[in-house]
Amino acid sequence: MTRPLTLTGVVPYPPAAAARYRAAGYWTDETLDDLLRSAVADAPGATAVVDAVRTLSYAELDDWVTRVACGLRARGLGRGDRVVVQLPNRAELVVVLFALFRLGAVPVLALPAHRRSEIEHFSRHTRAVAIVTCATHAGFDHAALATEVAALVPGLRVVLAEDLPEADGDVPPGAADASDVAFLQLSGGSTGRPKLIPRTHADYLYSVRESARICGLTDRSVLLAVLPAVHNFPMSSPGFLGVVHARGTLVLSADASPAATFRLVAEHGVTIVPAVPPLLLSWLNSPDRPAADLSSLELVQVGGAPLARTVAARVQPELGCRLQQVFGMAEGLVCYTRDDDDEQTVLTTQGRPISADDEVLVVDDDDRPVPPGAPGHLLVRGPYTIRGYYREPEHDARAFTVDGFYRTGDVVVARGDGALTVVGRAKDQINRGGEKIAPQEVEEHLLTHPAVHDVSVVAEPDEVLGERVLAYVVARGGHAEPRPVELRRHLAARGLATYKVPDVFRLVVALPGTGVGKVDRTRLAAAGESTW
Ligand code: AMP
Ligand code: DBH
Repeated sequence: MTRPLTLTGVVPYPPAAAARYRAAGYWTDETLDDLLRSAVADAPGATAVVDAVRTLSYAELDDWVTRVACGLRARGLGRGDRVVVQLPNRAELVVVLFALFRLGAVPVLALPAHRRSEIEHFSRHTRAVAIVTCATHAGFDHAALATEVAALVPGLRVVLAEDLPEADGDVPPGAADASDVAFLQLSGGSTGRPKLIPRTHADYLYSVRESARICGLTDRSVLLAVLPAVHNFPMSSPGFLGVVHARGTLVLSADASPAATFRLVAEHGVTIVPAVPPLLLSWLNSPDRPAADLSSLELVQVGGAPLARTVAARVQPELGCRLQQVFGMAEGLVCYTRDDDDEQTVLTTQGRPISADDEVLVVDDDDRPVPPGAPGHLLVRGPYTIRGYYREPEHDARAFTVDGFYRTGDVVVARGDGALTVVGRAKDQINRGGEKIAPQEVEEHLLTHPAVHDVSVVAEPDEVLGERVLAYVVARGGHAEPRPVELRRHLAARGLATYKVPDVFRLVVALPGTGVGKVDRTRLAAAGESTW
């Protein structure tokens, strides 16, 4: 008999669908803890993780994971407890995640760039019992942030990576069931606060195993994570979990500069690296590239945001390896171009879904299917796509159809063979080089400034980032005009993640209306010249 889901507020897969996914062999009894345990049993001496200061074999990683799991257990952590994890790319991140999986606890995957606004929200919304973070990173005092949030959220304890609790002992397998929620992943969201995504061990591991197979991972694979490793892409497409599945090596870098990346590729014989388009561009255009030894690289994966065809075409000639386009979402669906695809397909599509049981619909505004080759809204349902966000029933009513299809908000063209090309976006979201930003969240923060009467936050095209964040601001009568530097300071003081802070502010006299009390974003460009 399976134990009940340990989390409330999670929309389960319908029993008939779950039975089908199990019968098809997609969902197994394996948990993320089992994943590590079987890698250790198979390849104890193989190198599992390399970061700036250490190299760990699978056996060493597993020992450390057990010690930390015992230490955390001694502090009262156990099955189903939510724990916010905010760590940069270093070995402790992997150790803490697997230690929490070992206990059946549920990590909440925050990004290093998140600040008080996000961390406090995650902590409250999940009723987290602990936050694991580091002292400082990239000049920011994460320990102080965690302490500040802990003072606001009852019961939240702070654990620092520099001082991880460790204890002797053992943790028997089986703390979690495969049908349990394994962790809460982050979505950029399109309204209000960021949404949390409950992924189960079984559904996530299915996507990891298939991703590892599609991407050709083996025990000789060396994957470099320069993107924050808890992003769904470097975590599971095939990401560091795919590496563990294949008994390969994960190289973690907290330095995303081209020079550091090239050095790590040469030093560790990196074979595969996931990137967002601006990161890829930084490598292609780096003065250090011609001299770099990138001969070990087999595959550069690019996803998270649209990749220009001209940039895609430079990968093979300039980096000397294959390109794979990846179109994925933390909610589930992941598409890949395959190694036997023709060049056109690799350069111009974002590939096809992982699973034969990914049900993809491309529909018009009334949810009626459009003919193949015509653009439409992408809806998806399948063995690793969620049926609802964590504790967001109102949002779910809009984000999912009554049949449980997730409305991705992406506008795509589907080819007869299933290959998808992303041609636009219907959701109110800004994709800043792969970082997703909900304009409404930024607007709500800006509106709290006393000199701001009204505001509209939109995407502005940017050559490197694809899109950047532009805020149109209407000043409030009787107040001194708010200056960009002051508005930036205000957003920082409110604890908004830095990547969400508008790149550009434009002061306008009024925002054009749609006539229904909403701002007409399409007419904003004509709203008048900025006085700044
Ligand atoms: P999230 O739901 O926050 O995980 O973000 C996923 C979204 O990122 C998708 O719905 C797309 O809008 C966008 N995205 C991811 N990969 C690509 C890609 N290769 N091309 C274009 N957009 C992408
Ligand atoms: O953007 C994403 O969220 C994304 C991109 C590529 C993703 O979640 C993934 C691959 O798994």
